[in-house]
Amino acid sequence: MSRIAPALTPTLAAALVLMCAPARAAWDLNLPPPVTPMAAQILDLHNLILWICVVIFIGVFGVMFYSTFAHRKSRGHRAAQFSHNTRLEILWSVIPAVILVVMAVPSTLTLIEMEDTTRSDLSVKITGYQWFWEYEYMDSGYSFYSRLSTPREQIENRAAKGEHYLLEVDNELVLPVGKKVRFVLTANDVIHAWWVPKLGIKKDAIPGYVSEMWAVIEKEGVYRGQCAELCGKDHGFMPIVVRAVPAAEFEAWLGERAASAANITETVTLDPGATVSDVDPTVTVGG
Ligand SMILES: [Cu+2]
Repeated sequence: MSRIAPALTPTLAAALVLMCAPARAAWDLNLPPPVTPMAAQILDLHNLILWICVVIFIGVFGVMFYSTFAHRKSRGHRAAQFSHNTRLEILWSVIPAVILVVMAVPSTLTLIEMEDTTRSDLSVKITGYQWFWEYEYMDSGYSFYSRLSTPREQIENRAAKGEHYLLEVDNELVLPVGKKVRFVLTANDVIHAWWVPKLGIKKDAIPGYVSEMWAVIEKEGVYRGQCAELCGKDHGFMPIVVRAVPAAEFEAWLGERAASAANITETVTLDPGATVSDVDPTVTVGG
């Protein structure tokens, strides 16, 4: 076996590379393009820290490789025999400290801004459940559930997988472009996490605890995300879809949906035999 193993390794590696072709098709080098100023700032911060790390990496490994090559024993190099060089010790304490401060300043400023949910235009309460999300527009009280809409056949490999496989929902969270949206986040059972990469927001939804985050979406579009906290067997089946539309369109949509929800409440109250699903299965009552 030990003699066969080395020969098998490249074959196995090649087979693995070929097998994961679909994964490589979705392979991107950079983070997803940001659509909020905050996400752009986070990306800039990431790039700054990355380049600082690259410079340090090249510097440290450059000196190390140069030293081992140029000062090798076969060349007759003799090691210097000094220890406790005060100047050197001060230098290698001060330089890293300065680098850390240079990294800490923009990081802290970004963090402070990320946590500033004041002066928001509207608030949306997000509640995580096993395994779907509930969204409530807190100003109007209108709320609905948002569940995975990928057909069962695709999940069980009985049908070809769609473009947004496991990243599609029945009811999207509609939000206005150019408005500061404050999200109030909690969970009803276990810890979930609401994460939409292009919006640059990700936070744990914790039962019995309310956390906040915010976003100003600058571009119209559909932004997809997922639960990012292992929350049980269907953790991978509770995606997030945000649709950003112009403010006027959002107001019209919300007005219409809130009115129809109020209507349902009335219908159900008037006719005790009627159920919510008789009227509109996508809308929840009250809120
Ligand atoms: Cu979850």
